[in-house]
Amino acid sequence: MSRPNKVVVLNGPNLNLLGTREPEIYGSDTLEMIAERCRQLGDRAGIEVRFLQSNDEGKIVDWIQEAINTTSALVINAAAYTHTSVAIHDALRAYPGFKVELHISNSHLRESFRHVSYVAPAVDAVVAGLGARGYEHVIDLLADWFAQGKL
Ligand code: CA2
Repeated sequence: MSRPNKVVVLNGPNLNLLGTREPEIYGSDTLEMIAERCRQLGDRAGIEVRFLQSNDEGKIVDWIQEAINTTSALVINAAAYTHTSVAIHDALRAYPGFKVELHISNSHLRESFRHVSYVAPAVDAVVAGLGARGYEHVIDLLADWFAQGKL
């Protein structure tokens, strides 16, 4: 059976503030601008991109579980939960599709508490430090792989 042509992009706490503060770290795009560009890339490639954000760890766990049977790939910027959440780690371990950890900044160049990721050991790939454009690059690649039957 072919996999669903759906990708979910999950975003963690405070990413709803993108574009309002700390532009030197996170750029000036809002999360909605990024989401719209990703959805457009998906539309062109015939894949549905569902873009979600929550400040609630449990909600992110629920969304990962819901994605298990409904999507072929998952992209997650768990934000601060990256560095703390065993619950998100465990949920990601249960997700069978292709999964990508994404960060706007390169957290390894920042405070030492950002150097540990509970997400990284539970995913297939990590993208960090490409700014907001990182999201588009990942969706573009996933769209290619979907067209090639690799997803
Ligand atoms: O670089 C990333 O994408 C991060 O996941 C962003 C998180 C941070 O905790 C991670 O270490 C790295 C923080 C997201 C908060 O974003 C804000 C944006 C504007 C204003 C305030 C916070």
